[in-house]
Amino acid sequence: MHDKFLSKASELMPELNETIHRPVELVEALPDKNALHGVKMINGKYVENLYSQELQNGDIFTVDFGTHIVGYLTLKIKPVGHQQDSPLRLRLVFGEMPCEIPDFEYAGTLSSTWIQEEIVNIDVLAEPFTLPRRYAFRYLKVEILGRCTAYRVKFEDIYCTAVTSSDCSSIEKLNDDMDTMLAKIDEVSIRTLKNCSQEVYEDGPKRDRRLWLGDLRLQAIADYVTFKNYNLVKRCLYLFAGLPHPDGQISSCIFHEPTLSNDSWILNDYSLFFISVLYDYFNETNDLNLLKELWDTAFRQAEIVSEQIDEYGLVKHGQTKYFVDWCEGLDKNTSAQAIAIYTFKQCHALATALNDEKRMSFLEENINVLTKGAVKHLYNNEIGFFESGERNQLSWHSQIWMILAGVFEKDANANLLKRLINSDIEIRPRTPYMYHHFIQALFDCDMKEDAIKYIKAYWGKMVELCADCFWEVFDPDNLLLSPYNSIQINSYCHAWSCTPSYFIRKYLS
Ligand code: RAM
Repeated sequence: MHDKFLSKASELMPELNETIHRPVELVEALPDKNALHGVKMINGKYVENLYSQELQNGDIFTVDFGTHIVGYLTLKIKPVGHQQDSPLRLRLVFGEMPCEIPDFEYAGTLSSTWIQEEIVNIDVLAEPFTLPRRYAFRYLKVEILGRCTAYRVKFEDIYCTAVTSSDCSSIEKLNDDMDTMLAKIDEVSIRTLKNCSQEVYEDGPKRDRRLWLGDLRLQAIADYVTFKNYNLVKRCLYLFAGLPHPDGQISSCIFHEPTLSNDSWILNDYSLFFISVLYDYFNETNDLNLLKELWDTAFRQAEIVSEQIDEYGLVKHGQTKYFVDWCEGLDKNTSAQAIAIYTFKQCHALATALNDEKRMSFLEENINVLTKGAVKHLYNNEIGFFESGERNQLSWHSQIWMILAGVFEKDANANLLKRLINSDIEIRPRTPYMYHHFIQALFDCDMKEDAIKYIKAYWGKMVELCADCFWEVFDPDNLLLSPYNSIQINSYCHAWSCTPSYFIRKYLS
């Protein structure tokens, strides 16, 4: 634990901006096999109708706040017909998506306690009742529990105090002639980033509410072209640097609550991305002091992976210690190799900025060894693709990461990408996280029109499916996909999905 970094992180603790949101409509979640996830929200009456009704045990209603919000719920309720002679008991169900509202059997692999559901007892109705926990939601179902309660109730007000550390006033307007779909995608991306930006960049405000390095890397670049929340990026870099593992390796994620600590789960790609976040931050701000402070930490990540290169110039443990994507059956070895090359090159650029010659030549040597290893042992000249693992698996992931790593020159990369797009390789990106890398590869190869086409086909499809924020997992061919075996536990406002704003504002405005 490095206290000096942690105390700097705590000095950068952001203030949260608050806004009040009220429900806009009464709705009902009904089963419909043609609707997304099999549940359709039927628009109902004005919320004012609710406020004039007297409700009693057994009554249920659902309200729609009109958009995704993250915050604290307050209820103002008064007893009618009789004094409040007993507690009021409510069941509250919060949903980012319609599929979370109807009762369901949970069959997921993550803790069911992530499901946003409460039973609350209100002893004194005279005061507004604010729930102590924070929720991420658009829909709220309220069920009046109990039996034989002597009084009925009237809801007088329902509101959510939404919180974020993003400052919305700093966002520049897009050009007036921006394509309508891209403008809508930008709006949803910005909301996604805003709702994930809290005391740290959370991966998802519903789940895991944690700072993951892979997510931070993408949030940061999207933030530079929108909110410009540089201090939050800096704070998160200090948090990671302050909580390394004993050998200096950076953790894949940080819990900032309930106690500040790191996760024992090591993912080499995420550790290496510490270099990328610092590299992007330095390019954006020219903050040489921060670079100097965090340089040893960043370099250590490359050094650790360099110790794992075998005699063929290949990264070992590629299958076990890398995340790459939530994609079943994916062989990650070749992606791991490419991620090492990609981040070592960024590390080399940082060493150059610092004039650290010793580390420059160390990195140069490693980049050469890894690049030669990749071309010699992983690239299959006959078929024109990179293969991965003992079974020579072909995947989109391997090609995309090798393009990003710049193993070949630009023209050869563009040809590889075109071959990939026209191929029938079935192992494809399954998350907006991996899709981001595909789009980046298209821009890197100057294939701007294709990039626009795929941004619209992927994030635009979520918009067509009424996404208020972009989702953790999305496969247009399998809308029920969940890495955790439950569509209800998927996160529907997820950090790593917010990068269309980065592409639109960096390359298209
Ligand atoms: C999940 C989250 C998070 C991601 C990790 C690897 O728990 O989706 O965003 O970075 O996996």
